Amino acid sequence: MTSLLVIIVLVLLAVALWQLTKIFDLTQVGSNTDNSQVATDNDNNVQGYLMFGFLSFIYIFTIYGLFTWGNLVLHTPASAHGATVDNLMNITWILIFTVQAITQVLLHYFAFKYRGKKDQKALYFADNNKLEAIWSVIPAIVLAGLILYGLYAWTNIMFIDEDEDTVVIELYAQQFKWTARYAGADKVLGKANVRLIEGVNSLGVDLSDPNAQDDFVVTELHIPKGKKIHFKMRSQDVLHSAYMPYFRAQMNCVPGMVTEFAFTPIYTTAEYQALPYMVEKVANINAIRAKKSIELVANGETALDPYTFDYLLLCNKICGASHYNMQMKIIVDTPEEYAKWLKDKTTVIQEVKKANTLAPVDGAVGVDSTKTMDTVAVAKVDMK
Ligand SMILES: [Cu+2]
Repeated sequence: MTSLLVIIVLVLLAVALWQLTKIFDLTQVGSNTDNSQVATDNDNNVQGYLMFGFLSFIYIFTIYGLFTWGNLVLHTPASAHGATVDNLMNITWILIFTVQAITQVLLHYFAFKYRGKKDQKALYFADNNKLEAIWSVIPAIVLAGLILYGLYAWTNIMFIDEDEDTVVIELYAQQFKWTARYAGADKVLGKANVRLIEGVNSLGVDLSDPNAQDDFVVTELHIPKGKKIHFKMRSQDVLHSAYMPYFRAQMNCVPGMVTEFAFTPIYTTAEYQALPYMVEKVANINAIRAKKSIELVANGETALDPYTFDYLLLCNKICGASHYNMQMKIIVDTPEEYAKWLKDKTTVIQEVKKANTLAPVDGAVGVDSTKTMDTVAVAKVDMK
């Protein structure tokens, strides 16, 4: 309500000012001020110099922005291919900045140089082939180079050697959460279909598929350092995008198809938390939080928790109302920690059995081949 009143008052003030200037104009009738709508030399000079004013403004603001917010961009990449992505990005920035610096100076300088002058007529010429060739060929060569380098980097990053020993993980996106399914010891994900979603089998895993026998589902992603992680993405409902900024990885999750991305983490969570730049960043965030907490406590509210850095999997497609909160924690372990974490994971089949309180599961599924076949039989019963 208050803001509406403020807006009304501002509008009325503007109308009053406009009327005042009209009255002021009327009182000038008969004096020799120039009321002509045609620009004079003086007007043109003012506009010409304002061009330089605007030019300085964009440069000063760019430099100011670089110094003030330049430290907020992503720092050290945490994946093996990350440096290639950063390199491509930096080359693109340098090119954009150079071209922008040159063209903006020329644009504003010529606007000043050829500003209107009394009795001066503009020269008309239809075309200049040499000039057009220069400004077409140079950008074409530069852009072709940039695109070729980009394509080369992209194919290198996206290449997955089928024979390579990888950790296969499915990232399942839905409004508004992520779930991860590990392929287990056989390194092959069992088939899944949205029509098979039922009860605890929230990803619609085909329980009768032999490859699904050792698949297990988690809501916190653990990956080992130094090993290639092969992600296969699916979506249940709308377009989502799996975004892991510190690993320089992003891939759309499209309903009805499986998309892929693979990368090798090169810092464990603990190692990344200990990087000097990250220590400083976390200290800064916590200083801001501590300050805010004093304010909150004074108002009788609870203080903020201190922040610790963690890798996150975020959704980078606006997929609905709670899109902003669609995230999953990623923990990069040392290979030993990872092996320890892998132990005693409950498989999807075990979960389903437990939920159905059918025959109790004896021993780990998928380790012993006879037991696997039993489970397949039970799973088939479950499906009916
Ligand atoms: Cu989403």
